Amino acid sequence: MVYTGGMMCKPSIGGRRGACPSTWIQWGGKCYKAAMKPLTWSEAKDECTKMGSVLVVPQSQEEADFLLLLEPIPSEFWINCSDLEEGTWKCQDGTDEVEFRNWADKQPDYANSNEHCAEVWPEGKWNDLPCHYPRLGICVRPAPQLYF
Ligand SMILES: [Ca+2]
Repeated sequence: MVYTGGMMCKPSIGGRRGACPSTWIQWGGKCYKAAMKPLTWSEAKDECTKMGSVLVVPQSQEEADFLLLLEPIPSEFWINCSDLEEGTWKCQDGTDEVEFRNWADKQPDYANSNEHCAEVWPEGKWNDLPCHYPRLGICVRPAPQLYF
């Protein structure tokens, strides 16, 4: 293992910088970046939008496993799923609906009738929780097709 300057070298997570902007990690055809501080669900969405990206929705267990290895390591993180509109759970990758669901046992449980946003737990399972809780968000954007 060769260190080329500390934080730039992250072979352990199986990602690569490749065509992604610096500080973004590539996995599959997408670039990912974890927010540096906990935010509410709406703030996390806005933060991703500001960076030209969207709040992530894992679309497989494998993708969730990868996300849980990003730094800063998110013990839990927001995903772009809520039932704030229409009272039914909607998950969106940008504007595309995502059908994949990975709820933990007995979730979503609408605890105290106040849980309308979704997070991923350390094992990759989903939980609903109040939207104003502080959590890290992970942003995602398509990987550029060209190196430049
Ligand atoms: Ca819950």
